[in-house]
Formats: sequence, C-alpha cells, structure tokens
Amino acid sequence: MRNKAEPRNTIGVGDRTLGPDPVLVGVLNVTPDSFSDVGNFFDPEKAASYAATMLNEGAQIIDVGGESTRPGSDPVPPEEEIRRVVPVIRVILTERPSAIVSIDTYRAATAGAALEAGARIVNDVTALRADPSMVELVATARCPVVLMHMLGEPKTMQRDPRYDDVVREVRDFLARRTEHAFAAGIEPENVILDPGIGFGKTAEHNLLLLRRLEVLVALGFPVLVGASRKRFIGGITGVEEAKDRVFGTVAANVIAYERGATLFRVHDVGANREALAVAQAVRSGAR
Ligand code: HH2
Repeated sequence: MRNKAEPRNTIGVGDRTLGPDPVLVGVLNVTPDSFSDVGNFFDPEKAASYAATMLNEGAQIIDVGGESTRPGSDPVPPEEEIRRVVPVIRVILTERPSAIVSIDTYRAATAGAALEAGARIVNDVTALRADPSMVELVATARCPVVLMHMLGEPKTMQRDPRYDDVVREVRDFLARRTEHAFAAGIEPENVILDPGIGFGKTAEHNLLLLRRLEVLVALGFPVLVGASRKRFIGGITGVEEAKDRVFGTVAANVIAYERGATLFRVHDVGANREALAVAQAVRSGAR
C-alpha cells in the first residue's frame, strides 16, 4: 500500500498529466439500452460528434462503453461490444487526435481492440476480476486503469445489497485489488480507484461512501466518482428522468471533490465543469 500521508491526485497519460484540478470524464455509451441516454449514440458519427461536444465543454477524457452495466442489464457478446466501440474510438481520434479516450469494459479482448484503436485508459468495473487476461493486458500496455468496486454483478447487484460497514469493505476490496494489480506488474502510478456508486449499493450505501470518501482517498491513489444521473439522486430529489438529474449530480460531485476525488465521470460535462471550477477556486483561493 502507498504512504497514507500522501494521497496522489494526478495521473499521467503519455506525456500529459491530468489533475490535481478536477478531471471531467465524459460518458459516451454506444449502447441501445443505457439507463440515461437510451440509444442516442449507436451511430459512430453521432457518437463522435457528441464526444466533440463534451470535449468542447471541458471533458479531458471520453469514456466509451459498448455494454450497459445498469442494474438488471444483460451482457452483450464480446464481438458485438468490439463492433460497437472500435469504430467510435477511431472516428473520435480522427476528428480530435489529442483527445484521451478510455474504454469502459471488463473484457481483455475489447480493451485490447480499443487500445489498438487509440484508447489510453482502461475502465474496468470489475477491478480486473471478470477476465483473467485483463491484468496482463493492462500491465503490458502500461496504461492507467480504473479499479471499481462492485458487489455482485449488474444483472442482480441491486437485489438487497448488504454490508457490515460499506466504507471499510469497499476500502479493503480496493486495497486488495491494487495489490493484485501490482503483483502482475501494473505500476502504482497507473492505478485509479472508484467506489462504484450504484453498483450493488443502496442509496444509504452510496451516501456513506460519498460522505466518507477520504477513507478511499487515503489509500493513496486518484479517486474517480461516477455518481452522474444515478438512481439515488433521483430518490433524493424526486427527479424521475435520469437526464434531468443534473443539479443533484453536481451537488454529489462538488462534495466528492471536497473529500478528495479527482476524476468525475459525468454525462453533463458543462454543468459539472462550472461547478467544480468554483469549488476549486474556493479551495485554492485563486482564479
Ligand atoms: N458507472 C456506469 C458505467 N461505468 N465506470 C466507472 N468507473 N464508475 C462508474 O460509476 C460507472 C462506470 C454506469 O453508468 P452509465 O454508463 O451512465 O450507464 P450504463 O451502464 O447503463 O451504460
């Protein structure tokens, strides 16, 4: 484990350094069934044009995913996942060669195809558990990897999730997964941790994880938070439509930033960027 006194809040991607200022990660779901943007971005040209909009609004990373992980969702075959994401990554990078793309997948074949197409970061919601080849792929690629906590799997994870102490259990899980990553040769500088908001968690679990996020930050790695438009926000605000949960999302992200998160996976880049810019200015006392 890293020195607990020195949480790290930057991440190197090639010769670029992201953080410590808030890093906006724009969500690009190339799926017909994502919970928040159903079927919008199934066509590569449309997807790339939406990615350009998010980059113009201040996203530093575009997170491309080809399989929905919303509660109750079914997996798609790996060939189909690759068929969805690779053309989109190619078009994004043709139009915006300096964009940083991350691939949201737990399959090594998809991650490998995406890295070959130019993606630079792997976002694995299973923290390298689902596919035994993933850890080696990431170690060899020497790219940043997001290790996320999930209890169970998307199909069933919201059926009565239970913990004795959710914050301690998520922290211990993430610490174990970092050790697994290091053992396979992944460098500590390439590890990003994520509490996995909404993945096998009740609203109370999500709130506790946000409230006590410092406990995860103290592990010493940059922390990514993916609260954007999620159901617990609708539960608090009464906003039914996922796409309308912008204000609640902004509140969750500002709090997460205050508690040490560096990366924010969001659908609404502009709103979150503005709010986090103000939070950052308050913290630093400068514009
Ligand atoms: N949440 C979702 C998907 N991928 N990756 C990380 N690291 N953290 C998250 O919280 C996270 C994630 C689910 O949100 P979304 O992509 O909007 O929906 P769907 O899975 O239905 O496509």
